Amino acid sequence: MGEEKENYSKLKEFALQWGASLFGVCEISRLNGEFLDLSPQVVKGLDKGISLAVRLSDKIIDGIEHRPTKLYYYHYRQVNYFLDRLALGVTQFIQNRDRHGLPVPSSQTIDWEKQRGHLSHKEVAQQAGLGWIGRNNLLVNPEFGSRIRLVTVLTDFPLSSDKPIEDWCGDCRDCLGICPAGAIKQRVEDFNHLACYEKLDEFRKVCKIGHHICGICVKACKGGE
Ligand code: B12
Repeated sequence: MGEEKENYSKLKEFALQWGASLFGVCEISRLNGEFLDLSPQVVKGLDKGISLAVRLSDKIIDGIEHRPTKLYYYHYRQVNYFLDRLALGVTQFIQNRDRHGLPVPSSQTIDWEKQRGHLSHKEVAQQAGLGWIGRNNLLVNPEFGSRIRLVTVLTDFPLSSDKPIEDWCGDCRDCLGICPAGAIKQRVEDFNHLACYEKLDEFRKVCKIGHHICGICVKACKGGE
């Protein structure tokens, strides 16, 4: 086995043991989205993106009816902490082998006006073969649907790369019509980001929760069962 493949399988095994549900690697050169708050000097040479996903609790997601629950809010925060720790663990694994790892925060907004994070975890996950960007504008994995959260580690560790999945939502329209903001359309390109944000802002105030969350489109998408 070549060095890249051997590193890939050892790191994947490590991440799964730590609690990752999905693991994949992509070439950074394949990304269209730009990086924010990451200086070119810092990311220079980090040519691979490791995408990690953690499954959400089905019971908690199933409990969401018309608005986010307090249980979902708590779960959302814990899964974010868990993802950040997982990304840190992967970074330690890499640094212990004299290479670099940069864990990108799981859920941090850097530019509130444009509503952007450091990079798009969804795009990295899509390129790393974890799933596709569905009609609901979320990363859809064939097994878990959108009931996952994501994190990315940028690295120069020699790793083989995955390929994107050649599949899409097809005729499934489980997410159409359920969005309380009416943001989900037939085509993902028409997703109404502003309507989604305004509804999440309303939930934040009405439900007295400190984050912009909802969970209804996450619940609707169970993948290709
Ligand atoms: C800011 C933010 C928001 C903003 C919206 C920002 C926006 N306009 O996208 C608000 C607060 C409204 C929001 C809402 C939600 N969010 Co949010 N959010 C983020 C955050 C922190 C940054 C996103 C960002 O930078 N967007 C900027 C744009 C440019 O990037 P993008 O939307 O990801 O789009 C790229 C790809 O989708 C791709 N693309 C777009 N269309 C297509 C089509 C095809 C065919 C292909 C191949 C690619 C492609 O190109 C784009 C550019 O690179 C990310 C974490 C992160 N760093 O990624 C979480 C994140 C996207 N959110 C997430 C979630 C779950 C939600 C909510 C469900 C709320 C909740 N938790 O209950 C809703 C989702 C609504 C929906 N259906 O989209 C998850 C998504 C997980 C998943 N399974 O996909 C993320 C990844 C957090 C995480 N760590 O898991 N969010």
